[in-house]
Amino acid sequence: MKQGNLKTICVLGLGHIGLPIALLLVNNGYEVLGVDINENTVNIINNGETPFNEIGLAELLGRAKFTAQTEVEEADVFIIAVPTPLEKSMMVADLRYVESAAEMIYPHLRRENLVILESTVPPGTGERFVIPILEKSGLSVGEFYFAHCPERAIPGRTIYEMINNDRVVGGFDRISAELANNVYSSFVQGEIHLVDMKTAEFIKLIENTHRDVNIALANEFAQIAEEFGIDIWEGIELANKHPRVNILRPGPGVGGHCIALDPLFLVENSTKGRMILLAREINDSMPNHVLELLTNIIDPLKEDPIVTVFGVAYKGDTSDARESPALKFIELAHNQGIKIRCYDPYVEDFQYEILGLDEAVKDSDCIVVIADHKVFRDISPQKLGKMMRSKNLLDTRNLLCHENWIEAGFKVKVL
Ligand code: SAJ
Repeated sequence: MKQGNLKTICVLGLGHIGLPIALLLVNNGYEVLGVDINENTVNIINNGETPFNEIGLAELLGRAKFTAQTEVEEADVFIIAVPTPLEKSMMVADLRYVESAAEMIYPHLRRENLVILESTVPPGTGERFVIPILEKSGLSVGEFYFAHCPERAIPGRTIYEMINNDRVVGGFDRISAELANNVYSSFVQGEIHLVDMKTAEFIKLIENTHRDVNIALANEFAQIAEEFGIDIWEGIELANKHPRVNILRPGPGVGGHCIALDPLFLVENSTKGRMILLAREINDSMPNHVLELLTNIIDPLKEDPIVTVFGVAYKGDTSDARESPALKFIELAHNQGIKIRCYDPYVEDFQYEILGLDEAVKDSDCIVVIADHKVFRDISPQKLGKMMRSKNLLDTRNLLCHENWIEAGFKVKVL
């Protein structure tokens, strides 16, 4: 088959990864059909709107001739970009969405089609799990092509990174890898590296595990520094002046749909991974540590306290609150009888009510910064102080300008 024959692409999953990929492909010459099982998502996109915010996404959608629907149709290439959540009882990858995407594809699969799995999966999943479903089409892999091309773009800079990052493409065989390479090279300006499938699956997981373990190390340093009465932020800043040291930032824990899960996918079929699991434990326990710091500031038993959480997103400057450390912190605080009010200028979809700023701080005993939204820096502590019952600030991200808050009469504690 000539590689230039792959002209039509069907992208399954129009979320934070699938939609940008689909739009980049349309804007670079492919005819693309978007498929999502969520009718609401499909309707929003077909009305010319984006279901979530990402820099440059609305512009790409505005320029594209692109429709979405809930059903798969014949295409030359199928890209699976569905979530792989964590199956919490066994702490393993929950492959149900990957499975149903493959089930939707196989009745439409033709000889010489290419199927690309973008979703993050444990090593071996493509070969052991996805290919057998596709082979229900009556075709054997080799008659159709298969590649795993894990996504590496960071939410908040997705489009920039999709274009500029290097990519790793793992092919079932050489031709599969080369065909996938052709698809991505229509818009990727970084280098594309061709490997086998299992290696590509593994590389994706060790990238995120590397970040998780390093965040855990920063969180452990922060707790040791607290015991010694040392300012961790100054410590890290100066340690990072060393040419071979790059310590990450401590914080209230690791949220989102990737970093907190992928280390578990890496070790689920391995006999090793003690450090990786310990790092998970350290990061998962950070909301408990934040609560401990809070209860040194206010006494839940005495004061019937009200606490305001600033930022429930899983990280700064995003509206995404999936697996946010704020949620765990709020639940722990509730168990201690602390009333929580949430303020977040970006998040709309959250388990607890999001209030306006004034309402969230009225009569509050402490503000706890959880997500590091830059806009929080513009808030005037003078104005807030007047509305609060006690002027306390706990900044778990070292985000705010603490001198201003101290000047406004606040007691300030930084993680
Ligand atoms: N965090 C810290 N300290 C830090 C950095 C992050 O506490 O120094 C926290 C964040 O606040 C957040 C969590 O970690 O709660 C994860 O945020 P992140 O910005 O590190 O990563 P994600 O989950 O938004 O995106 C990651 C990226 N992976 C790497 O940087 C290795 C991205 O490139 C991946 O494409 C993405 O996971 C994914 O989809 O796998």
